[in-house]
Amino acid sequence: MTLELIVRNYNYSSWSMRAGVLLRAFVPDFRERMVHFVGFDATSQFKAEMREISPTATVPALCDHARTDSTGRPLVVWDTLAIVEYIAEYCAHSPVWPRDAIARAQARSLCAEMHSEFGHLRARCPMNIGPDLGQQGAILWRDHQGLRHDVARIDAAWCDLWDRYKGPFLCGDFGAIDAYFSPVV
Ligand SMILES: N[C@@H](CCC(=O)N[C@@H](CS)C(=O)NCC(=O)O)C(=O)O
Repeated sequence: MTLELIVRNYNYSSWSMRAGVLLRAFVPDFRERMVHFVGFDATSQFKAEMREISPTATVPALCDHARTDSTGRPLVVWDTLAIVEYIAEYCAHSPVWPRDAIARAQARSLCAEMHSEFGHLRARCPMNIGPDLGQQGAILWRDHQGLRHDVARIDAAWCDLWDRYKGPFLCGDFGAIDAYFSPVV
């Protein structure tokens, strides 16, 4: 297998989780490398290691060891949305995006929205899957109208897709949009 996904611990990295969930579903024999994480500051071991791999020094990064870039190094895809598109081409016969054009447009729109919007949710609820944070969540919910607004928007989008496609996943079969919202769940 030529694909290697470089990630941080999925418990704490929503972007890593999105790419990891997608590859587990569509490229079961990909390799996974977890970069040791102690902090994001410029001098951290994490940033030093990631700078060797990706121009943005962020996770996830996808290396395709079967292809090289103009410097002769393995091809790197360094943004989650670009990784989704790369996997969609790599698995051209699997429905990473829905086959139906309308569903595909909706799935792409929502993934893009997750990429660029929901600032309150992202700022108030950073990824931490392990502990039960119900009490902290209740306080955030009470105090932050913007957070309630973001969650209401996601709820409305999911309900709309559920009404249209009747599940079992957001646009029918499992695809990129489900991987994209897996950390939100
Ligand atoms: N737009 C990027 C965001 C990736 C991102 O922010 N990853 C975080 C971990 S979840 C990271 O590596 N941050 C390191 C930093 O900001 O220095 C993507 O979609 O992949």
